[in-house]
Amino acid sequence: MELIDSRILFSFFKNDDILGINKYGNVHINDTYLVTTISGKYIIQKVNGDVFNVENLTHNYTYLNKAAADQGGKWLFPEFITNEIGAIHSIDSMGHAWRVNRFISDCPNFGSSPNIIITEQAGIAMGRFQLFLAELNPDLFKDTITDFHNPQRRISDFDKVIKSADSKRLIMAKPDIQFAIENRSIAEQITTLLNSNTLPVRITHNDTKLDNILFDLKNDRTYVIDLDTVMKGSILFDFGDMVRSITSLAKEDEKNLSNVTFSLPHFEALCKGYLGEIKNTISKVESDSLLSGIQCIIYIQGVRFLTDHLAGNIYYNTDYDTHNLDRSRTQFKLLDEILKKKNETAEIIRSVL
Ligand code: ADP
Ligand code: GN1
Ligand code: MG
Repeated sequence: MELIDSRILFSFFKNDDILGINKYGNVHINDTYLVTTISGKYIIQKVNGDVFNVENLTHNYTYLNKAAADQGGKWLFPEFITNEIGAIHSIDSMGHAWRVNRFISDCPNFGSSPNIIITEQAGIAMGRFQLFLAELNPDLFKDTITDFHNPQRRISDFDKVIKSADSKRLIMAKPDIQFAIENRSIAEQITTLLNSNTLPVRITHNDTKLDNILFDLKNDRTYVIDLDTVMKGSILFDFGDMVRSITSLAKEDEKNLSNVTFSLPHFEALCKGYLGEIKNTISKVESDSLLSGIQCIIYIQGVRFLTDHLAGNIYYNTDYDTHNLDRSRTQFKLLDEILKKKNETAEIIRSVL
């Protein structure tokens, strides 16, 4: 029980007896715990305040929770339980924000896709979530992370770290740094598109990796989780991040790079699922740029992991010293595979839209 300040627990579970608290999930960013009480199970999370603007996060969550409740129907994400004063977050004595949502039991999430059915369902889940977001007023959302998917910011962080990194880390990552430099135009192209103001203003999830979907396999239902980054964004990156996390079939930190390949059948199933749901709302500029979006988000993810490796692992949780380097290598390998299959990829997108 001492894992969490008792005042925080009391603020959410006042009249409920707590039976147990355990660390939960394989997480990169927030601290997550499963709380078992007499009335049921809940997920409680300590927000990483170094990463998120907590005030804006609270603002967005309050709006999302209300919008879903107002629809009265099926929740597409686990409902947030407010605290004793009706707020999403309770703040502890150290200034950390905590929040609670309903635990969805017996619904696994996946680090890599186990089969084509899950792939298509994942696409449908994110597509439906996107349709839900499309009904909301974009101006009511605030940025929880500044420049989160701004490619220029990621490149500039990378350029800075190269100048200050430890020489051993630089030597270890020499071919990876080379790859990042050689493929920089992928990020530059998208920057031109983003700056052209031709993409629709949308609220998007912005962290659509497969791991952020829970699958209720018995009831054929899905839940989208990890809504911390729901804010203004582009479906190019939401779609791209699904492709990134689903089509390689290997884990994000797979060491054996020959296992990291680009599966066209999974890509097709994902397109059917995700693009099938949203195709009536997608603009011409968006559909013409889907391929560039995929390449950009994978490139940027590789650069982000590499930057963190060079910085000495200060952002992502890691299990060992070269964990971020391994993660960045899987991204660059997948990107390389996708670049080789550009024509087939474009043809599948065309056939689904
Ligand atoms: P992070 O931002 O650190 O990835 P997430 O919100 O994705 O945090 O939660 C971490 C893990 O906790 C998820 O991958 C999932 O396994 C589990 N999880 C989170 N919320 C729920 C929930 N409501 N029900 C069941 N499991 C959950
Ligand atoms: C982080 O929070 P989580 O684990 O779902 C990261 C994403 C990365 C992802 C890579 C806020 O996602 O941007 O794509 O790791 N989230 C944040 O696995 O930085
Ligand atoms: Mg997550």
